[in-house]
Formats: sequence, structure tokens, C-alpha cells
Amino acid sequence: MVSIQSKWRYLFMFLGIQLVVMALLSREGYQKRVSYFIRIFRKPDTTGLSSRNHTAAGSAGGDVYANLSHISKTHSHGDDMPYCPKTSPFIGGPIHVSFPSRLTLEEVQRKNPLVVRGGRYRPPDCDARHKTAIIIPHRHREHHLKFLLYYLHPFLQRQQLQYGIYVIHQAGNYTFNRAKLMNVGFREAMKEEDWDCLFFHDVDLIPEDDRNTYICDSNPKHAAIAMDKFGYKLPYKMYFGGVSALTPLHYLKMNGFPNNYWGWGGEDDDIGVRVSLAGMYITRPSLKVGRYKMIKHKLDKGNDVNPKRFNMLAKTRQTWKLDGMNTAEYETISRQYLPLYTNITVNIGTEDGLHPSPPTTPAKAAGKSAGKILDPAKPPAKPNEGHSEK
Ligand code: UDH
Ligand code: NGS
Repeated sequence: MVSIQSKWRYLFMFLGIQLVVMALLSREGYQKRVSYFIRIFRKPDTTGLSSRNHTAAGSAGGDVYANLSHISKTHSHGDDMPYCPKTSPFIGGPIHVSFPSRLTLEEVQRKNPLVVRGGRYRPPDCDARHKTAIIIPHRHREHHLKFLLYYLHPFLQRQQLQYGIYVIHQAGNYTFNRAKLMNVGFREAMKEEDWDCLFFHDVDLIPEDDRNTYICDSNPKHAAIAMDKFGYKLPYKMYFGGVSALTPLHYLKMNGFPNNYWGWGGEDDDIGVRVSLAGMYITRPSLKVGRYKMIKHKLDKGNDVNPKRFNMLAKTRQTWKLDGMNTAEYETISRQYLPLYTNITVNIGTEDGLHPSPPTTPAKAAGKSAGKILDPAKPPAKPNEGHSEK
């Protein structure tokens, strides 16, 4: 006969064992071991694009590199190449975006064997219908750039575009000027190729759906309509920040972008206002497609909030024709054709001009004439093929 006392003992023992099991199950290490075994028994993904997750917004998404190796296998360069299809067969929808800490530029290069010097690509087996230049304003964001390149190259190849990636690097430590760097990027990219579309692209925004095609519309396009940091919604109706796309004609019609927004904020709103002042309107992809993940960061050193931005914005109607592409002054310091992008380093001066302090010697002054748009940007005699990890 079991006494009442020992019944209680058994009951406590049973509850104790249950508590220990529950504690074990909730430990992260245990969960990892369980998911490891689940992965072993799950079939490996060999189906490429067809296995990509096409479910609605919020899904995990597919591998941006899935099926891309098939492109190189069908290599058939020649004069009689057919046009690429209107809709690329490589488009797969949502893309999984994460930021593995061990990624290197060499790995990005290895995964993109068809990208050539300067970050250029054209589909090997068909004639691209669109030629797009990506312009990235940049300073001290090498870590973000590496991730953007990792995602952007395969993303653009999935869309069967002819493309080139230009990183416009602001030299020196003076306050950052995003919009002026875009003006530089436009001018420098157009010198090299007759691009039919330019994508002005923040370095920290990763597209999450390859149906967000990097081609231009009949009006300026704001591509980054749905960012994770805004809950995948447009923060306000006139927002034009992050990623936008204009044809050279759109760009020149609105006299490019303002040159005088030094520091954070307002320049994207000014550009948005220019669009309508020039008689155009903003188009956007759908919220489902124009999705971006932002690499989290704080406000940069050298890019303080611009206290003058509201006053300047109030005057865009009076200033847009006087300040823009027609007045952009800069000096190209270097142009490097790197394996994954063209790096253009520029002196854009300060609010007081290109050379605020007088040059030290007359010889130096003669060497650097401060005219409009300087430097015909000839490719360097010995292009630096290494990466600039400053
Ligand atoms: N950028 C650089 N280096 C800098 C500053 C800006 O490369 O030092 C470029 C980069 O491409 C970046 C873009 O300019 O993606 C826009 O700058 P940002 O990322 O600082 O601007 P954003 O509005 O984020 O995306 C600001 C975060 C905190 C703002 C808080 C203001 N109240
Ligand atoms: C507006 C800024 C824009 C900026 C946007 C999003 O207020 O330049 O916020 O900012 N306009 C002005 O300041 C006039 S964000 O949340 O990305 O930091 O792009």
C-alpha cells in the first residue's frame, strides 16, 4: 500500500521533472539543436526560383542568388542576340535579407562572376531592354556598401538589366551633402554611357522584392515606398527619400537636385517639390513590391541636422532654376574602376565654394581651376583593381 505521504512525494517529483523539462525546452541552445535536426531531415532546396517564397508581404522571401548560376551556363554572346524578354524569367518576388557579419567583398565578387570592371554588367544571352546606372552617395559607410553590393548585383541581374554601379564618395570631413553628390553622380555616369535611367540610391537600403524593377517610368519614380523603419508604409505623401529613379530628361527638366543642402534633412523634399514645379509627378511601385530593409545606424558624424532646411524648402519655387545641375561645381579627385563598382571621389567644397581658403602657392592655384563641372574624368592610366576598404 502506498501511503498518502509517499503519494505527495511522487506528485512533487513529477512536477519537478516537468519544470526541469520546460526550462530545458525554453533554452535557446536547445531550440537550436532541435531546428538543426529538423533541417537535416528537410529536403535541400534544389528547385531555385520555383521554390522561392511568393507569399504576401512579411514572408521570409527567397535567396537573391537562387538560379543565377543558370545565366552563365546559357552564355551565347553574338551580334544577333535577341532582346531580353519583357518580363525576366528570373524574377522571383520577395527576397530574404539578412546581414551576416562575416561577409567580405571578395565573397561578393566570387558570387558575381559576370560583373566586370567598374561594377558593370550586361546579360550574356540577350540584349538588355534597359540601361540603368545606380548612383550611391557615400562617405564612411563601407560596411553598408558591402551589403548593398551583395544584394544589388544579383537583384539587377535577375531583372536582366544592363547596369553600372557608381559610388560617389565625398572627400574630406566637411558636412555631408547628399543631393550635391547625386548631381556629381549624374554628370559622371552620363559621361561614360548613354544610360536611360538613373537610380539614386541610399547605401543603407536593401530592396526586398525583385519585382521592384530598376527601370524608369514616364515620370520620376520614388521606389522606396515601403521601408521597414516606417512600418512598410509611406511616412508622408510627398516623401521622395531613399531610392528614386529618373531618366536624364526628367533630371534635366527639373535642373537636377539642389546643391546647397548641407547636413541631414530636407533635400529629398526639395527634390520632390522640383518634380512638380517642373510639371511632372511622382510615380511609385505598389506597397507590396517597393519594400526595403534599412541597415540600422545612427546619424553620422559630419551630417548634423540642417537647421536651415525648412527656410530653404519654403523657397524652392524661387531657387530651383538658379541652383541645381546648372551650377554644380566640383572637382574629381579620383576615379577607380573597382571589380564591383566605380568609385568616384570628389571635392564638393563647402557652403563658401570649392576653395574657401585661398590656395597656398600660385602653382597649386593654376593646377586646379575652379570652373563649373571640372575634370573630363578620363579613366586612370593604371586603374586600381583592389577594393577601397578605407
Ligand atoms: N551618407 C553617407 N555618409 C554619411 C551620411 C550619409 O554615405 O556620413 C549617405 C548614405 O548613402 C546614406 C544617405 O547618405 O544612406 C542618407 O543619409 P542617412 O542614412 O544618414 O539618412 P537617413 O535619413 O537616416 O536615411 C538618418 C538616421 C537618423 C536621422 C535622425 C534625424 N532626426
Ligand atoms: C523628413 C525630412 C526628410 C527625411 C524624412 C525621413 O522630416 O528629409 O523626414 O527621415 N524632411 C525635413 O526635415 C524637412 S528619416 O526618418 O529617414 O530619418 O528624409
